[in-house]
Amino acid sequence: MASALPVDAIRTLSEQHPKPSNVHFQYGTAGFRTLGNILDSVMFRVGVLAALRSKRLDGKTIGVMITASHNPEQDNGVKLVDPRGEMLEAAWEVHATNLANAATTDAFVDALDAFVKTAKIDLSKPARVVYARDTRPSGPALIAALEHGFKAIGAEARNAGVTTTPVLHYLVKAINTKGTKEEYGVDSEEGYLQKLSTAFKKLVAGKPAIPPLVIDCANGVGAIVGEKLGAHLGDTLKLLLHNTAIDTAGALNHACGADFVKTSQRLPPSLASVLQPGQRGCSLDGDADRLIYYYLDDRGQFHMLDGDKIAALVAAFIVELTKSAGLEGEIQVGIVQTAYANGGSTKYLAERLPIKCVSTGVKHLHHAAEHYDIGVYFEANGHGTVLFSSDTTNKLSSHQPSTPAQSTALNHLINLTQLINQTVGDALSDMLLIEVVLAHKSYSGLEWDSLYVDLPNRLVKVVVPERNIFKTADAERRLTSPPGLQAKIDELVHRYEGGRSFVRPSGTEDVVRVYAEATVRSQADELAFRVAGLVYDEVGGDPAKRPAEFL
Ligand code: 16G
Ligand code: MG
Repeated sequence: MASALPVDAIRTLSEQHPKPSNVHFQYGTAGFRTLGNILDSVMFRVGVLAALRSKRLDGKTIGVMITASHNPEQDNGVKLVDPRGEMLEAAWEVHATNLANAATTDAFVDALDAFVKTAKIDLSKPARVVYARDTRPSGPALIAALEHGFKAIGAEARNAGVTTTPVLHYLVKAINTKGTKEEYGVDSEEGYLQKLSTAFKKLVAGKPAIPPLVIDCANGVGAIVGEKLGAHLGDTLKLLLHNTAIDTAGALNHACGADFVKTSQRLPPSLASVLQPGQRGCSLDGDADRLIYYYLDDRGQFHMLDGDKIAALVAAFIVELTKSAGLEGEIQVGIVQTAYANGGSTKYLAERLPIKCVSTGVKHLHHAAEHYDIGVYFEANGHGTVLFSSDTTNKLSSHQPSTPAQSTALNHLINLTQLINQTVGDALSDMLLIEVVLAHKSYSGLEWDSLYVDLPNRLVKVVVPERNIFKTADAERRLTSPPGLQAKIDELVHRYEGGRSFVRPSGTEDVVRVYAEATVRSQADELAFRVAGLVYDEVGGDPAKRPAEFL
């Protein structure tokens, strides 16, 4: 190796960011995520790690995002973004966890040394990173710790300021493809907004005026980027931004945002006097990478259009366009879902398209979607996007349409590749995509909702002492451990019409999640609670404290 670790600089700065002794950190599905005020040492070390990742990949730019998404305001977190804008390679999650848990500066330096050797990192390579944060109050201090990490190892670091998670992913890809034939776009937030809004305007040109859209920004960073996007869109689509109180303590994700809507299956109370019957509304989460739509019917009844409904709407539209462009049989559109996808949506989609079920977490969905020519992936919680393979992109640019109608459809498809953030799920990009489809189909929320009927469902969490004893198989649809529990669940499920239920350990909280659905609302609830009861008893929960609804 041409050069060595700058051990002195690392030591000196590391001493300013000691690891709290009583905490174990874990790089999970969403990176490191916990209370913001205990993350200082993690940030410093992630700064060093990001630089090493860049060196390992020959100086490609690595992204670092400081956010805790839809979690409460006191939480924060950090995740790394690989050069093509995708999640950090899974093998490095373990290295991140190891480095974060080294007890002292000495232990950290030793762990780094060992890691550099085993991972064969050439330290003479440049290290380049780009980083951003959301609006959380703990953000600035954590950024300072991260910057110390960059400084310690001598990384070339670019601060992208306060922006959404999907913008950071976009930036990483844009920077790494600059000047190549895969150039993804201008590498700035402004470049991102230009790219999306230009494609959107082309896609809705000639369509009837689109009525304004109500957006719940979760009092997070989506409010900032949403406002800039609104300025770019002008009259093409008026964005009515609500829950934009980014400076009000405690407001972030509180009784608003995509996660609130999806979990409580109701309208944020703050929109009660805002959203009119028939009007379209949507909620972003705290870092604007999840999106849930909804509307009120004539009777003022709330209807939710979640990630499954988004997948159905978007996939059907793309299939139609490929047919109209004369590319039927040449480009295969496929769907990726998780076990949380509503049974109604799985049935609807499976009758029309190839479909795959994978484990929870964006990295699993994203990778599975890459196997299709056009892969549509959405989690029910509203995180998802559409991926066009490079073969498909080439096919679209070289295809010779034989009629004007084919040419129009082909152009729409090409513009969609520009509109969609293909690096990761992006609430703002997905929102524009949905607006395009609704405009093309002349759909209101009601018509979109009628594509299929959701089965009533219920999500329950059970607090357990040790969630890792729960092990799953078959894309998390079955438990393999603790032994015997799955058989008991099966026995219960059979007694419910249209019953389905599964149990999995959360990747982000110390709980086990129970999902159940059935043909009738009361049955879905009862099944969920009874399965939760089985889990509770299995882990030796105190019978005296057993929640009453766990029957
Ligand atoms: C994280 C995942 C999300 C998943 C959720 C499940 C990413 C970027 N995010 O937020 O995809 O749905 O975790 O949480 O992968 P759970 O494991 O606690 O149920
Ligand atoms: Mg999020």
